[in-house]
Amino acid sequence: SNRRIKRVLISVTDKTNVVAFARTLVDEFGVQLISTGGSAHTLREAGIPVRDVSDVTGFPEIMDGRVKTLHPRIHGALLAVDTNDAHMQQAQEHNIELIDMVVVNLYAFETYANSGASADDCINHIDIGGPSMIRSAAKNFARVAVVTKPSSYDALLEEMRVHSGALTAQTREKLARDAFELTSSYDTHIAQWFSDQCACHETQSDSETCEGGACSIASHAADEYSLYPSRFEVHANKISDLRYGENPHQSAAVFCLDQASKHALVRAVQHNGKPLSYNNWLDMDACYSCVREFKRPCVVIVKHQNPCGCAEADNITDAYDAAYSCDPKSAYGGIIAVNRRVEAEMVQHMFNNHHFVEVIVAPSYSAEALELLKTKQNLRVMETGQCEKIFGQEIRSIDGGLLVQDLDAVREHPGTFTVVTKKTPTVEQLDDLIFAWRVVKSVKSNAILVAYGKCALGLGPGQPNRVDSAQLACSRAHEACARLSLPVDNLVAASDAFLPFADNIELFAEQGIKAIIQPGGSIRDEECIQACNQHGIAMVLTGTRHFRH
Ligand code: 93A
Repeated sequence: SNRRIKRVLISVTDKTNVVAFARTLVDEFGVQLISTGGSAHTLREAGIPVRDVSDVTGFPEIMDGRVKTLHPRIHGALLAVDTNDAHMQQAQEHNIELIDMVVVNLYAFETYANSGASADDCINHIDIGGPSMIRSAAKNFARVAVVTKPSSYDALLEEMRVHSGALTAQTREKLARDAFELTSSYDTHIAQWFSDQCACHETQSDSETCEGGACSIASHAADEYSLYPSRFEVHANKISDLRYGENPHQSAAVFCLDQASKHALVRAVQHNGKPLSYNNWLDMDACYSCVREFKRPCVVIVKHQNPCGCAEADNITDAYDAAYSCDPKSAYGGIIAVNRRVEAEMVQHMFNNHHFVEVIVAPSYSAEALELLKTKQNLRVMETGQCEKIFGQEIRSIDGGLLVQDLDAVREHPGTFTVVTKKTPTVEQLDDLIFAWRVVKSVKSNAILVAYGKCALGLGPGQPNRVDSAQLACSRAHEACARLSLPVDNLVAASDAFLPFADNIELFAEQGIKAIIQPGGSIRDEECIQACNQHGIAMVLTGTRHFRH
């Protein structure tokens, strides 16, 4: 049923529009406000009457604010079910005054984690009280509204105007869903940060794999995963038949695994274009799994399972331009994946290039971008809702059987990579090396990738010997450099597995490669290091291999 909002708790780190929202709650709807330290201060400064949380709890905010709302007078006020007599009686006994709405957004943990802040700083910005309130309120959505996005303030006020100061049950339920999505992704980011820290500590303290700081292939904790059960069952529902398989004489269908997450590629929503083909699905998977490796805006273009363009930049339009410029010829008829909301500007650039694309996949699209994309009748437009690095298993078939393995989603920490040459990569080279290392794992092995300026300039995929892959990557990179008037003397190269002989280094030296990243672990590592030293090349070993067969 509709619930009139009488008492609201406001505790926000992002104070965008909170003053206007609070003022309307008080002036128009006669709401009583309760608030935490900084938020109360902001509201009071704007002349809005507000009660301190400490006044409600009868307990001061302590331990640098670590404990401010973690109190039964707050959580009881959120969790009490008002149709339950015992709850209401206990509320009365303990002086708990029910709260009808919480307006909470969280300490900006991700911002700290991504900005290279100290571990202490990151940990201090793990919000405990905020998610607790959000979860309490969301659990009790039958009575309580939980508001986590400043962008929803206006629409909520509008609804309250229509419903005499109340929100509908449907709205409260939707808010609760948004709330759990927020706390779940918040915790995922924290877990990711811990894994990154752990990966760093583990490799550093592993005396068997690290000698004098140089790592050979680190066995990435096989015991971290239990062995697969002796019986493997796959439960999946058919999404649709496909027109045909890889070729017209093969019939095919696509299924969704029962455990597929909401944002799994297989569940992507199609907004436009013809039905996806078997090859579209495969290439889209290759493309999207590559773009998911990146935190900054990134665009990947895939053809026949291999990236033929990939770049990271400050915004997706620049990333698209760079990715496309790597190899426009191959990009024609390709599949594009983007790790951010697609904006009209990027689409306009695609159109200006007359870039024919089979499929575009992204977490979301602006209305304007979608409208533009829909002007191309055949272009398949796929929306996943969220783009995050995924962990889990992959299943492939062999004659009469299945192969199951963990996804190649090991968490690598660049802090554990080791420079083994006299020459150390410059900061820019190191950035490019890390970029190239992230992309090369999505290239079919043997894979060599040449990069410059966070852009994959030359790819050498899938050759049965590594020198041919290297040759291919270098010659493509040189073509790209000529086309884009880029210098050819500051390129970096990544190799998905160890360089077995120094012949690759000789070739790299001839082709203007100044820094190399590779796993290391060959019995001839020393020869390769010496060759690098002779040619003044910097080489970084990662300790992890990324074959992709
Ligand atoms: O340090 S906390 O984990 N402990 C708490 O009890 C608590 N209560 C609210 N963080 C807590 N909060 C968070 O404080 C909220 O999630 C919000 O992001 C922030 C607002 O603080 P202030 O109003 O002092 O700016």
